[in-house]
Amino acid sequence: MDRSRKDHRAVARHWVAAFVAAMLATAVVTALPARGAADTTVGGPFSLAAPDGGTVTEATFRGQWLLVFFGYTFCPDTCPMTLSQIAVALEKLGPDAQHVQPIFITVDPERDTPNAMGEYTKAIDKRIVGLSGTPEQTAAVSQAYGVYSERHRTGPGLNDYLIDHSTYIYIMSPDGKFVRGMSADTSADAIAAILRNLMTEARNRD
Ligand SMILES: [Cu+2]
Repeated sequence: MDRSRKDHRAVARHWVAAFVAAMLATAVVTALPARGAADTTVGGPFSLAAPDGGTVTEATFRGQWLLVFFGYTFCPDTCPMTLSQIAVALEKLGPDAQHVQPIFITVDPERDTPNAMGEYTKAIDKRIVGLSGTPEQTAAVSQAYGVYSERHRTGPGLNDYLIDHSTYIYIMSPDGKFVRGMSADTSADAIAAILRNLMTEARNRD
């Protein structure tokens, strides 16, 4: 691990800690975003690398409500902010959070090794699982979810680049079906409320 990555991590961790504290202290009321089109095909089978090096597929998470978010650990803003909101939403859900599995999938597999993803998500919330894979594997899952990403050079060095990426949070049902998307700026309160409603609806159906 080079020094710039360490510095970056330290800054991200500090920022995230401050953000989570602020969010927990503030009740933010936000209108719930509209439900996504029901016939949209999003998701599907995937194979990715877990932080421990093991293989993870969509079947690994069956039975859990999934929050699927794509990004990368060098992201200066949207990714740490969104993952922090998800962490706060888990707090707000209390015991219901045990039925929710957030996963963070990299769009930058060259820099985001499985271990780097694990360290990054652990620093924000241990319940968030960071996933990497080969460039082919991450490209395939990005495509399955309709995720856009594009590199932009920021300097002459090999690692001098940022990645523009789409920032939808996807909710998948316990049987693996796409339920709805949320924009990345959805508040923690709204994320928690949406999940709580979905769980209540599902319980009432059973
Ligand atoms: Cu990002």
